[in-house]
Amino acid sequence: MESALQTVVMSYIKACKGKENLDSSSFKKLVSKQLGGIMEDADSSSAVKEMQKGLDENSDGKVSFSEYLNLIGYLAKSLSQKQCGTTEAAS
Ligand SMILES: [Ca+2]
Repeated sequence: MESALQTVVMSYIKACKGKENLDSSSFKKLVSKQLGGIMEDADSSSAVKEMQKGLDENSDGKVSFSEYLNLIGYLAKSLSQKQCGTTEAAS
């Protein structure tokens, strides 16, 4: 579990390339590279754009670390729902 968390944090830091936030092209790269197996629309640029918009709480066009964590939380939740075989398990 610790290594999984490290992966979550390091993936973000690497994708940021020294900046504080992920811009849209870095975000798109991160999603298609790291989340292609878990997200159906990871390769669709319009879907990724929509997703980024949904995550962008302060509407600055970038994905901050806390906005990124919302995505991770969302993915973890949908994963647990799949594992449990019900849509109500983690709500
Ligand atoms: Ca933002």
